[in-house]
Amino acid sequence: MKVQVCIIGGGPSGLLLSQLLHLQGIDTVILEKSSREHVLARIRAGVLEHGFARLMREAQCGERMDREGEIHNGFHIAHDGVLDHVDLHKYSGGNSVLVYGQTEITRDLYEARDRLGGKVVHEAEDVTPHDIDSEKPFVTYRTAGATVRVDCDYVVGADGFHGVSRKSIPKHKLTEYERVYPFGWLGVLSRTRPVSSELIYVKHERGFALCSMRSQVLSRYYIQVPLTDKPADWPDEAFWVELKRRLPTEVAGRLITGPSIEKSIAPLRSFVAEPMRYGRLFLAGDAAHIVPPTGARGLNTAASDVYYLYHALLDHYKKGDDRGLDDYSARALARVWKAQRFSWWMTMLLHRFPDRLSYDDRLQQTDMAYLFSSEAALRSLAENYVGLPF
Ligand code: RFL
Ligand code: PHB
Repeated sequence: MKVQVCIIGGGPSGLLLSQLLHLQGIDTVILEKSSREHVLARIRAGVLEHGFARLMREAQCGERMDREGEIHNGFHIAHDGVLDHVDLHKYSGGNSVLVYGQTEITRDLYEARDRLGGKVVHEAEDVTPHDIDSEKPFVTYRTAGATVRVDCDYVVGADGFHGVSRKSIPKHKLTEYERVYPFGWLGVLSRTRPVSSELIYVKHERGFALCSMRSQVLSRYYIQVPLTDKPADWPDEAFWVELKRRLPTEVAGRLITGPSIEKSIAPLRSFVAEPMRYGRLFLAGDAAHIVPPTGARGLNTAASDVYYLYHALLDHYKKGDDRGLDDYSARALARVWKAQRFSWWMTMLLHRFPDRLSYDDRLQQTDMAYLFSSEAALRSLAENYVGLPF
């Protein structure tokens, strides 16, 4: 098989890039190691920036998102017995975020790829990039016992944190920056009415909690748990009891509980690999960087990578201009690091660290007190949460 761009990974990054390039007449193939059902069973992001939404519309995939997604003009932070409000609209100069699940985004992108006859290979085994530092890279994969070779101009590694692309770059060519947090998030999806019309982030002495949603009939809740916990340690009843203990009494009183339809634990990690390019391989999304979900930045940062890479590839193919490709890593990383900083800050503000000093507790309380006493601090939070420009 011969294509212009071979994309490894059929998550939102790979699908969105492939769809945008296809609409410009640039030929791609997506090699995804899992089945479509498996990819669509993952419950991940819920909060989208308008920059991401614009890109979905440009990819002709925005119709259902615009119909079913909910605009959120603010969110709450519960702490020290009070429920404070962050008015995103007011403090970001009229901006907001969109609540629409990553599962739905991915479904819409798959449908669009099918509509245009896009090439998506599922259950591609042993996907391996070759000769990425040459003019003629290629990728091989196995399917039904046979090995298939894909010749291409460029390879895009959009295969997430555990993918093969980043690992195929020689170790001495990459610098990796990492912080692993000593806890995870236990998430529960339930077919119940959300407890609040806006998200509630909770800082509590028993640990962080978050009340989120996917729609008016589908709720998503999280609690901070030790890394040693497994979902099986948390029967539904135990989860709801613990969540209620962390919520302000008035909120806990109106929480509607129900059977979980998904329950999983995500470890929290900050990670960046630099640079995001090696030869003819470009990394995008979680393949190059990870944030803890506290600031709702992961998918949104993947979208800015896709935006820069899409325009760089367009300039290459339409104008013979390679400046975008040459600048891709530096441009993407400038925004990536700002998302890292913000996600780290939100995580430090809201979680209970097992090994903290009493000094750290006082700093955390002071950070919160400062936030709700300073318009400048609220502006900074709002500006980052709705998404920095790209
Ligand atoms: P993905 O989604 O991991 O997709 C990568 C795809 O590559 C495939 N793959 C391979 N394919 C071929 N060969 C291989 N060797 C392969 N190895 C892997 C995988 O099967 C997969 O299909 O990466 P992508 O596309 O870069 O998308 C990134 C986002 O998924 C991620 O950043 C977000 O989910 C992060 N995130 C959030 N981001 C937001 O912007 N807003 C949020 O509100 C938000 N909430 C969250 C989140 C992530 C969470 N978890 C579970 C980590 C909440 C949670 C709990
Ligand atoms: C979610 O709804 O899954 C969600 C929302 C906001 C976050 C993280 C996750 O910061």
